Amino acid sequence: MIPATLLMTPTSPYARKCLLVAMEKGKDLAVSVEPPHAQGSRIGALNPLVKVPTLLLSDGTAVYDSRVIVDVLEMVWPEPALIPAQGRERIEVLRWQALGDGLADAMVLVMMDRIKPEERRDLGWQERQIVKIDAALALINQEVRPGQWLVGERLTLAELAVISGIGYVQLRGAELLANRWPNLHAWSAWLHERPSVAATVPVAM
Ligand SMILES: N[C@@H](CCC(=O)N[C@@H](CS)C(=O)NCC(=O)O)C(=O)O
Repeated sequence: MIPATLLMTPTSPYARKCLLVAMEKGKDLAVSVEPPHAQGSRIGALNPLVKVPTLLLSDGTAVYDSRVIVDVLEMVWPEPALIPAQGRERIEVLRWQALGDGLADAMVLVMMDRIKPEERRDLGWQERQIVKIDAALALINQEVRPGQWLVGERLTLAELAVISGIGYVQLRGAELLANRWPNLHAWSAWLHERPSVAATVPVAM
């Protein structure tokens, strides 16, 4: 099983997480920027859910979604391990991944509603998503300190998933992060000292 190309968009937090995994493993994963609904994009033919990221393997197999992709990357490039193979630490890392992804999911939903014509927006729906975002940020803020790993004594997928989620909130809803969550900001600054994290900060398109 050889990963060939990661089909992605530069702003996708889920794609960023996959890229971070490859970069932290010292692997140069080829990427192709293919917005799912753009003309000429291969995503629709490869992934019935029409979403990025989609990982194309060298035998033509398409793999999705990001959680499965990171599992494949961990399997084919086991060192350094980013997902504990078993036990409580595995559960904790996967739960942090769910939190980071879920933070991004809620931000995507808010953004999708915000770009609708005003009469079709549902502010109650947006507010329910923002409550989730705030609760996730509060939990992260409570648990993190600069220099400390989320699970065990080293970097894992937990940090990569959570920083990807936070980065997406910073991109699409910076007001939800501003002047709050001091531990989160200090921890994020510490993680941004890593070349992988600094090199993948999303930029609005
Ligand atoms: N659970 C999926 C989420 C992927 C996702 O929602 N991707 C968005 C971009 S950030 C997308 O491709 N949206 C296009 C669409 O839904 O049509 C994963 O972890 O890969």
